[in-house]
Amino acid sequence: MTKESIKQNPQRIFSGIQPTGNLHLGNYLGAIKNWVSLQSDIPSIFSIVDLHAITVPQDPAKLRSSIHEVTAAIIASGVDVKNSILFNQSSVKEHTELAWIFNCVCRIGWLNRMTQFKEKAGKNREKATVGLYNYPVLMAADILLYKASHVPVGDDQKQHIELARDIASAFNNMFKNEKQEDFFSLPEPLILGTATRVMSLRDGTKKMSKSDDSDASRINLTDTRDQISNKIKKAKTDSNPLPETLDELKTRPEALNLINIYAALSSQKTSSILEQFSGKGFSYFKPQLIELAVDTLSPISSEMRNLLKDTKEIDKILKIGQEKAKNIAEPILKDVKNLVGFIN
Ligand code: AQP
Repeated sequence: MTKESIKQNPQRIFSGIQPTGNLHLGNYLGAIKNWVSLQSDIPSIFSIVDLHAITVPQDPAKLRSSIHEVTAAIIASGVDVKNSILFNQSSVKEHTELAWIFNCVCRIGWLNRMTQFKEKAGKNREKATVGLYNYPVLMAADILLYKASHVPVGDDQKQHIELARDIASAFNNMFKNEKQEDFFSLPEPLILGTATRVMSLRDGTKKMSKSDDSDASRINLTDTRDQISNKIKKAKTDSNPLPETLDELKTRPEALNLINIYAALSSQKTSSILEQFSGKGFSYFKPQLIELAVDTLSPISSEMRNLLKDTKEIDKILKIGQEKAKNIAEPILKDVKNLVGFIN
């Protein structure tokens, strides 16, 4: 699925981001940058998914400030809240209502296959919350509550979108209207750009993540010029010059990651960047990557700081988003409840 094909048949996108800490370059390149470029071609709904955040323990005061920070980061990155809908998930109660109905559609076997739960629960599986296990069902409700046709996400969320499709199909088979039509069409993942999975700066085989213990593993959207520069300087690499071919690059995960980041930040193809830097060492490449990262992220972090001076204004923006989201969600949930056989 390309941006061009969406332009020809625009429907609606939904995507969310968790307020679980500082947003990082992976969230920006894998999700938000694509939201910004899609929003003028297709009606867009973006959510700060606070209900997902509490699937792991959160400090209430920190959660509240994270919701403000993530909202500010999304707006500072270029999401236009006049034309797109931006709201926090818990303010639209229809998400949890639909999630319950989907709990009674989704099969345990389907959830048992979800790799993200296995990674996040780790060895402490018995102590993980039911919410962490159930997370993909809520995510299916987030998407289908708005009958979204496309979901722009990073590569790590592909399996969850497949589950949303399975839930939609199962619901369609279980509940038919008089005309025997499918109620939901199946949402498509939109995994765009060259940085669909930005990797840790300390380990090119691990995803860059908010919850990594090492702050040096990620570039936060709030990092200063010096922090960005130090993190890229210290990013793990090898001592060989950059190769000529993509096949060779693919055998060097840390080098591939940095080249992909450069390509995504400059909106170019990985192959063109490799052509530009092949034969050069990291001492030549890294300073240029630092310049590009600082030039891209500095305006975002300075606008974020500006927006965060007035959190009441952020609350107002979220409130407007909540109302717009509810206007779409309420009638869809009402139809779902009718199909299920509830009286409402
Ligand atoms: N490393 C990444 N590369 C590309 N895309 C990424 N995304 C996350 N990490 C990367 C995309 O960002 C969007 C929002 O993700 P999220 O914050 O809701 O959850 P996550 O995927 O669990 O992100 P983190 O940073 O790893 O958070 P924690 O540490 O809290 O679990 C999604 O579209 C995701 O694909």
